[in-house]
Amino acid sequence: MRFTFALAGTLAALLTATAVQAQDFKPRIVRFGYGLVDESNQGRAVRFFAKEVEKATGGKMKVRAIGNASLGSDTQMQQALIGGAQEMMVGSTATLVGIAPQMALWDTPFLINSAREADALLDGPVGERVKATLEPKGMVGLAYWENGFRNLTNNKHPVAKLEDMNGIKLRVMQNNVFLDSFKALGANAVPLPFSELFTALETRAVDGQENPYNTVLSSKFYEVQKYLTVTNHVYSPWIVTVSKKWWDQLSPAEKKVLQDAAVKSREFERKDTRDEAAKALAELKQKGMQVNELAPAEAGRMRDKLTTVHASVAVSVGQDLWKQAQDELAKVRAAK
Ligand code: KDG
Repeated sequence: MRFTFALAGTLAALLTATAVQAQDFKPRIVRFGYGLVDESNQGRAVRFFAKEVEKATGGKMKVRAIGNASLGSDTQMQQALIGGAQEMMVGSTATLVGIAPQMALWDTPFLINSAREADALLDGPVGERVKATLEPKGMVGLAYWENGFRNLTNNKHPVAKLEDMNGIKLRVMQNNVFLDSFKALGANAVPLPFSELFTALETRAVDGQENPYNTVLSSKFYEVQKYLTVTNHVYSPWIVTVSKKWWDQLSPAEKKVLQDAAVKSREFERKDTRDEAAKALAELKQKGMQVNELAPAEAGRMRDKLTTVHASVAVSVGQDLWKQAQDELAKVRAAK
């Protein structure tokens, strides 16, 4: 008899919860745009997010994962979110610097030296502080995902020493820190949207580019790039953002579902990205890329050149934020 009552109680609670769920959610279509191909770490994470949202809203909120920059480049999608013409996107923090200058912190060469440091900094008070600068500009940041450590590819010659960078026309993300960094290395830095990169490499409009192994693999850059130099010169995050115009129309329950799904997909995405990165370099070699590591002395010379931009980043993001980031990193490094 007691078992029957207990079962009835559980069933009633479940039905109530479902009933509350249905009441809290309106039928909504969420266009979630991204720039990489569907079969990439970025695409897999967006689809994971979509499933989580549909599960949590009983199918009321449907997320359309739209990749390949079909909704536009990162900067075009950012404007669509601000205008309320698109609900969500994930893209590079580097292309957000024109909207929120403090995002340039994440472009700093050799700021972050490990995944542990990245997660601690991005998911802690510094990451939150930078993310919050988006809201007054019309975008709400939900979570940072991992793009990864960036490495150099080109079609001219292997880059084994600093001087080998001279004269290489190198595509960089549209942001002054990347422009200044690669000019400091002696390259001819050319800012281009990611959506135009493959064609620019294929037509030799540019000689090279820099991106994590995962992107070099999923975007098939190995088809149009011969040389890969392991530099790990900067850790690049992506950030999941929502149109504030649309966000402000949502109920607290709907906002919580999106926030929770963004954090859950962050854990999925980081694991997927790191698992794939561990295998990607071997795959790129199998695809015919000639891979070289820099000798320590040469890596040191490049690092010395690249860290000359640190002072200008500190000015553009603000000395207070710069110091907070350095202090946070010192704490992570001390807590072995
Ligand atoms: O849309 C793809 C971009 O957000 C991201 O991959 C940025 O790393 C990037 C690049 O090189 O543009």
